[in-house]
Amino acid sequence: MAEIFPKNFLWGAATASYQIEGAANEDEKGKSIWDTFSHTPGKIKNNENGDVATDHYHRYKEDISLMNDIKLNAYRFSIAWTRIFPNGKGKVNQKGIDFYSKLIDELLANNIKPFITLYHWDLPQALQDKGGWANRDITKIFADYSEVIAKKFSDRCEYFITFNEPAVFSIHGYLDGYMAPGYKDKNKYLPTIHHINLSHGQSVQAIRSASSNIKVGCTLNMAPCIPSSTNKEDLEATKVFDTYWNRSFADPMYLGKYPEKLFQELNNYIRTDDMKTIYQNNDFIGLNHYQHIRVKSDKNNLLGARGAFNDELPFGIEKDAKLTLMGWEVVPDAYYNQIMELKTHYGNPDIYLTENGCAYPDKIDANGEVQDTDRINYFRKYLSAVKRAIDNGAKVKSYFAWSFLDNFEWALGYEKRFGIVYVDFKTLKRTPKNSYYFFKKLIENNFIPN
Ligand code: IFM
Repeated sequence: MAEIFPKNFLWGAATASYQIEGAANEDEKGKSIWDTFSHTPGKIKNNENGDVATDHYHRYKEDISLMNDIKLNAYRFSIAWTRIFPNGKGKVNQKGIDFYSKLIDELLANNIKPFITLYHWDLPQALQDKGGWANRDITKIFADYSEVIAKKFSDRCEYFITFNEPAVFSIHGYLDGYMAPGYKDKNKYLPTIHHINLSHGQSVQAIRSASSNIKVGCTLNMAPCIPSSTNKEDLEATKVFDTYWNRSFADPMYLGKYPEKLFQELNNYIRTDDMKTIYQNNDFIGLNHYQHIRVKSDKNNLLGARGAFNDELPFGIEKDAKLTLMGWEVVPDAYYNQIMELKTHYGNPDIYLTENGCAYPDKIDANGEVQDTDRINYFRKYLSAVKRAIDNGAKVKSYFAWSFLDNFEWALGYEKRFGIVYVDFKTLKRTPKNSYYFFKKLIENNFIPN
């Protein structure tokens, strides 16, 4: 059988602390903005929260053993900042370090490379109370946290990711209020963009000062933006949205400059040498991608433009279009185009595909199986797009399925199942879906199974 993916390709799955760990109040963990937000009535579908989630905090050994059974060789997880520094800074909480240390040892014992994400949205509430990402002081605090993690774990972990999807948590957290901390305030959103960029730069410096033996980059959620109609307003809105969604972090971090229009807007917050600090010659770019984004002009949005929210029909498409349970279109060509755009526009970097996947209304059938054929078809198509990009010169090094386990999908609670392993949220029992076995075959043969 022909080998179609490169020899040392990393096959992994990704998760995030708040979405899976549970143990919300254990071992001196502090409160994060997601603890606050999810306990605020009306913010989350069915008022659900991540207090227990999949209970991975106590079941990580079982989960890693399931990863090993299909020979995943990489696992991307995030560290809950509040387990390490319950109030965001100060004295290190040894119990938090111990948890991640045990997790990493267990991964290595199972021949799985850990990929650490430092920030996947669960900011310590104590730091939010001081302004969160809108307050410039956070850049130093994030660098200090990064350094602690690098010092503790770089002996065993090679890969560090500073942020997960800064565009998502800044737009939805500070501009439209859909996610924690729930602000709708452009005066908070604009400095937030710059401080995240600056935090990335300072974090990379701190990580590299702790160890020379690591690879570090940022994970960006990027997607081709397409207008929802041919109206002049929608065409203009699409350009605006593309700038904020796709370029406000990729350009400064990977090209050393902001797009011109954004630069004008951020001018008040940019100080001498900031741009140099942000541009750190990263080792790789992490790409999370799910679909293209249809954009429309929207005067009620603070940008005057918006893409459809999750669970909302994408603008300009037929009501009966075939969508995933998130309301997302299946467009593998958009994945191909996005990867090639990174290759051509950002200097042909090493690309780690750090998330891709889909939610469907999975059920356990009478034989105790989960026949998630739609998900398998999705993976087949999207992996073919990856392969095509590799054949056309993109330096893609990994593919991480989102997600390993069904989990807490932020404002949408537990209904949207993304896992290749099904979780019964009452009993917490894990049941591998058919897509899990699809990955087993894929990894065994290095070939997309029929
Ligand atoms: O669940 C999220 C994840 O936390 C970040 N990327 C997209 C996923 C699906 O919405």
